[in-house]
Amino acid sequence: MNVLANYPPTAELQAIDSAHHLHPFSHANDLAKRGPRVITSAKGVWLKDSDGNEIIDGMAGLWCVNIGYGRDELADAASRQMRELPFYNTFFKTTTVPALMLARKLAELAPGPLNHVFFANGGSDANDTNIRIVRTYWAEKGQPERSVIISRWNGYHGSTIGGASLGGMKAMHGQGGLPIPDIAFIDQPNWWAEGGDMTPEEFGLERARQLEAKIKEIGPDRVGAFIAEPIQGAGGVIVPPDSYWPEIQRIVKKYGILLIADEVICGFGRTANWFGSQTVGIEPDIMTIAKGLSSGYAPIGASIVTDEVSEVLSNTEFNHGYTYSGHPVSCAVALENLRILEEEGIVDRVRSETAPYLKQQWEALVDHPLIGEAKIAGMMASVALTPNKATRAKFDAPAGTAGFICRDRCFANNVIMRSVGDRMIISPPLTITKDEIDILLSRARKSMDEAHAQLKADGLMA
Ligand code: PXG
Repeated sequence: MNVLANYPPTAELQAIDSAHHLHPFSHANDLAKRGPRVITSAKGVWLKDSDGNEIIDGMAGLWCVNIGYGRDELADAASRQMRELPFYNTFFKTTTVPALMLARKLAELAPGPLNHVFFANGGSDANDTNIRIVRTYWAEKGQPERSVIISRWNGYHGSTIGGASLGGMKAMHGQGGLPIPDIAFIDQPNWWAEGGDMTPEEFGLERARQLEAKIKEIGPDRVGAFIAEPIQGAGGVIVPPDSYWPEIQRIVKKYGILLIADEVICGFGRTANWFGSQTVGIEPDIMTIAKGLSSGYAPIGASIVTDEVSEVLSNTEFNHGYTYSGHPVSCAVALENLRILEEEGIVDRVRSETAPYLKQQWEALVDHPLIGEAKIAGMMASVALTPNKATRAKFDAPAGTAGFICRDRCFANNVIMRSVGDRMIISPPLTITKDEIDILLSRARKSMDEAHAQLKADGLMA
């Protein structure tokens, strides 16, 4: 019997889940008390759960369903490819048509000399690949001591040992003895939380110059690369001051270190350009991509490297790869996703119509008594919750208390928004319409009103 064809009611599904399914980034006993929401189907920007509720998805799944749910073309592409060739490897002097076609398409879309693609299963393992690429690159250039990669506190680069080591999430480092050796950190350009009395522009420069100070501290002959998200996603949609990225670009050029742009969230239209690097004006040597590459319809990630990096790597056997590197079904799905993004002009429409519309409404949220700053870049946005916007005060409660209250109200109002500490964030499908933006914002506002009332009742704000 096909257990998916005729499944039991919600309570029973939740009991099975609690008994057998371990969830990512979850406290299992807490989750079991209320039981997870069971999502059963989706169309466009709308999710349906096992109780029949219709929920507007302000997070595009997990920052990935860029073209929206329910596109038959992708299902057909997967089905066709599974029938034709469900799997073959790319290890031993073989290739497949979907893998080579996707590599060429990515070379065409990625800016400048980023023309060579190494496939992974998602963003985390693509970043593991990047660690191997950087260290192999410098070894091949006769400078194997350049093994240090500098990253940023509160950056997110995945959950494998390598990805979590590159990431600057202290809670992740705290479990399992991370980071691995030769990863160093500088502070993030989060003006709202850490800017003190500086203007945003002064602060952006100060944070960028920490990179130069760190390179000098470690020794320029020891540093191989700097990795960062053009705009931090999981860290709370932190849009850096305009002064930040030009200074970073100057510093990496001056010391000849490789720049890795982690585009897992920013890529494929999220910031209203094809890549976040174009939005912030940088020229990376390596890009990490995943998520929007297939709009989440099939797992796939990749590293894209420049002609120069590829040339150096090509002098040796690169002892690295995954069974599913260049998986033909994922590549076929990604190709179809990119065709739709391009042919339907989705990125252009975001840039000219829907992102400006969302920006206008999102920035108006600063009028709300609970909201301090509202930041947005294309279709990713955040607000800071605060008891006092004039002083940029934190709540007199553990970080995340207010965020959780607000997220729970969103949940109850059938809108998916994430909380990161005491920031609320959105990252909707790029296909969201103006009418749907109105619904998203009105539900968000209602949830913020309710959270505000509760925070006042709890004595956490005046
Ligand atoms: N880099 C970045 C910038 C990411 O956002 C990864 C790498 C890892 O990708 P994979 O495909 O291995 O998960 C990510 C993933 C959240 C959240 O709660 C964000 C991510 C993953 C899970 C949760 O915001 N980003």
